[in-house]
Amino acid sequence: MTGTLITVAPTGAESSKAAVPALPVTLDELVATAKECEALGAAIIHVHIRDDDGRPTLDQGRLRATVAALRQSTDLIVQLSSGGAVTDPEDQRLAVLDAGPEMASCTMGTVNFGDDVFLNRWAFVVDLHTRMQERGIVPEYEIFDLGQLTTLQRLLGKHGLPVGGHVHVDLVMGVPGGMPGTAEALVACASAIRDLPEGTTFSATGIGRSTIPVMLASLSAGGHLRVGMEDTVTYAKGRPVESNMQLVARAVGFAQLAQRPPVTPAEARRLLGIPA
Ligand code: KMH
Ligand code: ZN
Repeated sequence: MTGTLITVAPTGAESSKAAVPALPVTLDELVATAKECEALGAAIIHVHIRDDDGRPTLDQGRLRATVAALRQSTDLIVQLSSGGAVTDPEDQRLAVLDAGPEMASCTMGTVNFGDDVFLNRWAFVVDLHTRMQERGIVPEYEIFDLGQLTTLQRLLGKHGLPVGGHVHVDLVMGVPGGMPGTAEALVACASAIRDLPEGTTFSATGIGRSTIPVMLASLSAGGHLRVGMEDTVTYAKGRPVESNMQLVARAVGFAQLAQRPPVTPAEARRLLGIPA
């Protein structure tokens, strides 16, 4: 059992600044959040960016500026979202890789996403995976439903391991349309992960009120944690999240209680097979 890899997902593509004023949407806000979350114990930042009006964008110039600013100001592993918003076209989602992050997300299938559909055709998934292999970008395989772990097994069987040879998945639980954010669902995923290559690691995040059950289940099953305002905007009943730092601090507290303290970004790079 290792320490705990903590990922912060500070912004996402779903909440608006008007509805969630504490959401970091400008580059300055993102960098300030990143520095504070790193100081608390985060090792990875999962990044979605916004335009001047606070709307989700995959603008290439902004993506590059964001990667550069986060690299300059922190040692965090910068993981760009290739998922974007449900409305983003495939070509722009593939072009996210051109911004040269160390990591990028790679979702393992199509899933209903509230009233929308998060589309991830097999051919698109293969394209993302193989382009990441070619460019030396380490994927985080995003899993919204149990069967997507079987899709990942098929992907690795047909197209080979990611760069570095280590497989890391993130269970995104409790999306309306995906698997529930429960201990039972997490244990089912943890069992299926045993069929993936030796040493595969996983983190988990529970959307909304499933954040705490998922966090506790993941820690007890040997998993890692993702937290942040992409997934959770209510800290407790009737209490909006004040900042991403509040969520990271809570995750660090749980990890310490589990006697699996947060790993540093350098330790996380070793764990995930990312070159220093
Ligand atoms: N915003 C969701 C539609 C990812 O970042 O790779 C997709 C998502 C997954 O957040
Ligand atoms: Zn995301």
